[in-house]
Amino acid sequence: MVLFRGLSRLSSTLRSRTVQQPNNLGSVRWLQMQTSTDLDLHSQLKELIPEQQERLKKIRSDYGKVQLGNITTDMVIGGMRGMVGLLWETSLLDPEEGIRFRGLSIPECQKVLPAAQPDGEPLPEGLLWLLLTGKVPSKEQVNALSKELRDRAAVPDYAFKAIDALPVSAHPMTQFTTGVMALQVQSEFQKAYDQGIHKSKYWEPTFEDSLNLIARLPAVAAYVYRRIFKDGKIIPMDDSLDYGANFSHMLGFDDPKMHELMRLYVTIHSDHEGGNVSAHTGHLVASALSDPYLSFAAALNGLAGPLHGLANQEVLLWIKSVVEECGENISKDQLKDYVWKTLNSGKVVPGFGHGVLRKTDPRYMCQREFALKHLPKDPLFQLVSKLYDVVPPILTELGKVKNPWPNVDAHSGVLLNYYGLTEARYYTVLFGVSRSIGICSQLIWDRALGLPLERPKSVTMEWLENHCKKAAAA
Ligand code: CMX
Repeated sequence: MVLFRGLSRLSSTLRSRTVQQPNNLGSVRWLQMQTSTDLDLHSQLKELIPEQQERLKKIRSDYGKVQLGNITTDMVIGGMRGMVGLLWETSLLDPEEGIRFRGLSIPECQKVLPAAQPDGEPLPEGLLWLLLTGKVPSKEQVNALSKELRDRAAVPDYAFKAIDALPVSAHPMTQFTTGVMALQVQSEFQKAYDQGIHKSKYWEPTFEDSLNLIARLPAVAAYVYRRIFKDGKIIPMDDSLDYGANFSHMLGFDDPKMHELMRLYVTIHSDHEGGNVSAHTGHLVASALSDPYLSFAAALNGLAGPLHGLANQEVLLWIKSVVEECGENISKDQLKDYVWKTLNSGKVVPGFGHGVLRKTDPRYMCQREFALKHLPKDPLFQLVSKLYDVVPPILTELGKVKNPWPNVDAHSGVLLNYYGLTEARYYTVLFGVSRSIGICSQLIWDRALGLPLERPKSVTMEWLENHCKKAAAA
């Protein structure tokens, strides 16, 4: 690894090239720019960190007292909705247009990030590079990162044994998180901290842990899948494959279209700014200087909740229950009745609504486009399309739902199901592997920027009542 970095540094030169880059305002422009051809992500980051540290220092000294909005009692009681309270560099979520990764929308990422084949889906390694550096990588840089991740991918045997200690009936997310906790034994951050590393260097072992973690997750996740649903035999990584394709391969799926789906899946599930439960949890836990493994395992436990990442499991199970009860050729009227039945039994319609988005999730749209291209006649896809017509008016009629439109989880299951990954209980694990890319990228920047311990103030109902009465009297 060190040798690889040394060699790539030696061979690095500067050349002029035209690349599409997001600017600071989040829009995209074409630039003629000087860019390093260094293929090593670590040295690229090392170059970038000092200027971003200066930038943050200046924001604090120039604008430290600028107000970003008023905190209301509603916000405190209502899950902090709309409260600006976190710094998250890798992505930004607009309620109307959806996620932008370092300024690039999903369609823009599909256009500019390197793919495995012409007009193919983006390689997740390219997105990792973009999230970490803010720059669109070249194909060579992405290939180098693919190789680096493969070089880091070996999983210690005790991680599999830790999973084996659980009953096979344990939920796949429980088994997956157990595997992640076992990987923590090899944390470079923890070792460096124990040895007294200076805080200015925290980002370096965080980077090592993060890349090791991202590299090793597919093998752990695939083990969980094969242990629960297949013969339990490990399928070794294929050195000729990229990250997404290798993950699909280790799960046991080698259809090239499934490889493409996995590349798209991992890319779009990677990051969704900082306030969602999994990202926020990872960031919060890491703010105590817990290493990336501890922080990411905590994040996974949040992802495993049905209002967050588990919704993808819930959607497919719900769709299958619709088919079981009414058949595949269900009419829109029957579907409406089924949706009302779900709501009247005190449940949410999984895959619809969002804490921030107020339009159809672009992650839903790009999966719909994938389906229109590759599986337009699939009955479950057609059912998902019908739900797009039927559910939003009903949720709107309820009068309380702020966003009646489908989110990412409304679509992912039917695509996976089509290519043979039919076990819905496993789906959140795929989300988890993907989320490591966003969460770990930000954790590296958390440590590089020296972000402090997170510690918001909490209050009691009595405090709120007294405060509000005093405010009203004044
Ligand atoms: N079905 C039924 N009711 C819904 C609903 C849905 N899909 N979405 C929102 N509501 C309800 C809420 O439960 C809430 O009801 P109460 O006031 O009775 O508690 C009311 O509408 C207002 O909620 P909101 O402000 O519109 O939404 P929130 O920010 O509170 O919650 C979310 C967002 C995603 C939890 C919610 O829309 C939901 O439960 N959706 C279904 C689960 C889902 O798909 N989650 C995945 C989200 C994406 C992800 O993180 O992976």
